[in-house]
Amino acid sequence: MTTSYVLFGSNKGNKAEIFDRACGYINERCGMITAVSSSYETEPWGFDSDKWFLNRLVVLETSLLPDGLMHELLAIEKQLGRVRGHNVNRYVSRPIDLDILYYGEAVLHEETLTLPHPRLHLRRFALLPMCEVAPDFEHPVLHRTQTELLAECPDQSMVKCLKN
Ligand code: PH2
Ligand code: MG
Ligand code: MG
Repeated sequence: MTTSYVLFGSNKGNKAEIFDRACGYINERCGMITAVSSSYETEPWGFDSDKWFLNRLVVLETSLLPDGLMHELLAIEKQLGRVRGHNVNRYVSRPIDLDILYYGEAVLHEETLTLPHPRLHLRRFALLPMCEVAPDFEHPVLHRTQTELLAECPDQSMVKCLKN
């Protein structure tokens, strides 16, 4: 079993309901969710949109390998209405995005999957929930804890914690 951290993002549709359905599918098909962060209302990062995001992080104990886990997460995104277009070089609004931030201490550079997530340390919407669930977890490449990554993060976009 490996501990993986999976970030949910949505800025389209009934975000909370989509997240709850995603949790159900993940528990059925990917392993066991052992912790869930608060929900965060977050400003779009890296593109202009008036549609803010809901972000939430889950801790997943999984026996799937990284590729197998990513494959299932992409299938769940599709099942929840995500349509991937031709805009490979820019961000677009979506009902659900499921990103593996970390898979244990794994470091991977594949065409379809990079671990840890290559931009997580640049994004407050990823670091704030990580700090909530695993503040002392060390980034296997940057060798910084989540708390240290947040303190050093240049991102100034708005991230609002919604109290559960
Ligand atoms: N995901 C992106 C790009 N920008 N911004 C916010 N606030 N939240 C996201 O989940 C997000 C984003 C690419 O997947
Ligand atoms: Mg993403
Ligand atoms: Mg993604």
